[in-house]
Amino acid sequence: MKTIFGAVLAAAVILAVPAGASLAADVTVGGLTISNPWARASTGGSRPGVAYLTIANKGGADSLTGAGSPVAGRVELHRIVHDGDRARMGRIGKIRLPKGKSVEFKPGGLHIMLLGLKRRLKEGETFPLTLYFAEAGRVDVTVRIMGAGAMGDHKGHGP
Ligand SMILES: [Cu+2]
Repeated sequence: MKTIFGAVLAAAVILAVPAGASLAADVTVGGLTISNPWARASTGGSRPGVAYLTIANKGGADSLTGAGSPVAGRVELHRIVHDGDRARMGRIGKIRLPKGKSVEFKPGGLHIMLLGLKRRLKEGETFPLTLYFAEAGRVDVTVRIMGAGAMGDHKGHGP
């Protein structure tokens, strides 16, 4: 019994290493590689959170159709639309991922909006985000929380 327990414990320790090490690592599923998922620390109140990442597609054409996370009531895919001098955000149902291309979510462009935050996003912590692809299916990534002012601003992006 002791031996079995020891073996189980050893397996758990071995499993824990890659899980911890993969926090900042890229996630590759088929031809898709999701890299550098990050979010801004939340400033409190009812302001939504925002997350960014890059998706490189070396396989067949696919599209990102949605996302979800236990830290938010609802997760939406958004883009910034320039309307004359004004920039406003718009929700997109799906984002096409052409074969051989990279799609970058970044401040001032495509972003993942975390509405109805259930907990504060604290700098230095991480949270899980699930991406839903038309072809690749469901892919889980770990988002690293950066400073509240990291790389630009997200003003005007209310729910
Ligand atoms: Cu937005």
